[in-house]
Amino acid sequence: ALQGGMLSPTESPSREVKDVSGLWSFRADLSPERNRGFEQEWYKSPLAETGPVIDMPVPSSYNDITQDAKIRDFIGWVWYEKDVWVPARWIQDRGTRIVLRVGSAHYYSVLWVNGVSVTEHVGGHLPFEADISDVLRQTSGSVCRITIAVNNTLTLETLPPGTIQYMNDRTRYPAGYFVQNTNFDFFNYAGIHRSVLLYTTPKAHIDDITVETSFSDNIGLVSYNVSVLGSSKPAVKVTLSAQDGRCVASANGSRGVLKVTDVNLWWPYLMHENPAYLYSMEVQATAEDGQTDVYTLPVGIRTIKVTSTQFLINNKPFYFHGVNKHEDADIRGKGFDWPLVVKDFNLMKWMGVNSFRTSHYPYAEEVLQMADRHGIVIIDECPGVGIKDIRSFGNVSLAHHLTVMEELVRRDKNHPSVVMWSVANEPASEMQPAGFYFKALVSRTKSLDSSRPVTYITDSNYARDLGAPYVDVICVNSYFSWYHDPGHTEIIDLQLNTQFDNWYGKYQKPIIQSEYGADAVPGLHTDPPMMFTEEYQKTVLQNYHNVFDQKRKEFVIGELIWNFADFMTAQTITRVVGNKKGIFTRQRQPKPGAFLLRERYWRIANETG
Ligand code: BDP
Repeated sequence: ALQGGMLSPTESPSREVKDVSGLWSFRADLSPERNRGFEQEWYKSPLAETGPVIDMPVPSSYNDITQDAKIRDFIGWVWYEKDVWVPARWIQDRGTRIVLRVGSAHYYSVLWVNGVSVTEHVGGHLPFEADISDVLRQTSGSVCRITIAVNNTLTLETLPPGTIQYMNDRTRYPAGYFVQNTNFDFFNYAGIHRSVLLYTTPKAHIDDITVETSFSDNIGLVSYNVSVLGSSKPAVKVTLSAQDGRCVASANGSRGVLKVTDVNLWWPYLMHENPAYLYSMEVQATAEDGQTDVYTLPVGIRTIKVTSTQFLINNKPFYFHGVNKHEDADIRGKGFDWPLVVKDFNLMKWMGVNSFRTSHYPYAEEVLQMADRHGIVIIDECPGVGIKDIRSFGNVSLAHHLTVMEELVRRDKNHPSVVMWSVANEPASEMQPAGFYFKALVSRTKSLDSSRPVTYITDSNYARDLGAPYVDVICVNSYFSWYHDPGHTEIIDLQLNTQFDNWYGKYQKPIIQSEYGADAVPGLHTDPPMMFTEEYQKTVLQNYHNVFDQKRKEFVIGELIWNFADFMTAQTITRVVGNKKGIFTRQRQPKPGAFLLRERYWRIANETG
């Protein structure tokens, strides 16, 4: 069970943050059983004393950093270590709580401080943390040796699931040979993917804040709930300020409703001349001993509603014209990188993208914060990709999936940019247990957050999909003239029309084309177009767009191209150094498809505006 909140660490008069990312020592456990590190207790002494170490940047995937294919393709435990200095005043002031937080590490992590185990975490895309105040005060002085062991093995019960296959034919494979199989194509990058932080709070501290917003006429309503730990009777004060610093509402008490007159709503950009308006909510909690903890949360006031044909933001129809992304780039893999994040936002705004899906896992919090500030709308997806094996619909898998949704909602619930949860991508939703599984998942997600619609992305047959009855919006992926009828773009019109009419006819729910696209190897050209050329990608897009334009007047509420940029995949015979369905290359240079979408998205924005 989850305990406590997951507020994004920020500084305030009562809180300090120390980023301990940078160069760490690293070793992959290459022993046949992959278990030498635990047997020899590598966490007990400096890592360099138990064997050779190499430099490893954090945050980054480790896979593409070295010239060693064994490290690129490594499956099992890797060990990271760094010595950091903790300010003496943190240690001396017993009223200071010191927390160690990892933004994400893929997939399973164990954390030690000065040789003492402080926490473990299952799941590769969400933050975890540990209160290390006592450990630091009990162990040596101010030096703090952080050791993190990370294992990227995927099993039927992880999210995403995978299987380890042992190759037992001794005439073809050496003893102990195994491979990692998955049901998704992106490369299973691993390591510490987001920042590692030390931060402080007072002992009695604000543990979590939840806001839900609405409005009526020109009055904005912010209902808030603050939980404080370490004090039985904290005095809580909440102040909401406008962008010019003016206080617009305040209240006392750990829960309540703030009323904002002449409210500035949070609007997606392109939809309003003053988009992405963020208030700032300062929460102060004062404990019995007089110590005050301060936390400031950006708050966007907006509403979301879904009808049988529309997606409404602030009661106005919203059409998703956007992209699917990946956290993926040269060298750093899935490691967080500010230049990449800012470049991607600039490209999205250049193109007139008003929305994206965090395919196929939760992205870094900094990405959501950017989207809040820029007015770009997000479908927030959990790592439930590739649930294809019937054994991954079992109780253990479902329990973990529910936990991941809890962690995701807990982290992302306050972002105005997040307008819908996606609980999975392309599961085998026609398998018998899928009905129970998705009913449970969707209803749990709704009980965690009643303010947002819930969906999952399907590529199964409309007549046999067992989860669709439970979602608010139908999200469909299809690859006509690519995986089906390769080369035949002339069939798109008929097949896509049929797809939409079938789904709408059965469910009367609005539909998003959540993926469509074609690979284009940059520099390959033919006319008439052939698969894998830039011209073919463009033709597929145009054929899809013709149908979208007919259906968007009815019940189609969005289109998300697969994919924003080329990305790395496992090596297979269908991938030429990665998936090339990007409209940008992996280096973020446009293919012709990007110019086509740019024209289209700006035209739609001007029409729907
Ligand atoms: C879809 C998946 C996506 C893949 C894409 C493709 O949802 O993750 O990358 O196909 O094959 O089925 O390009």
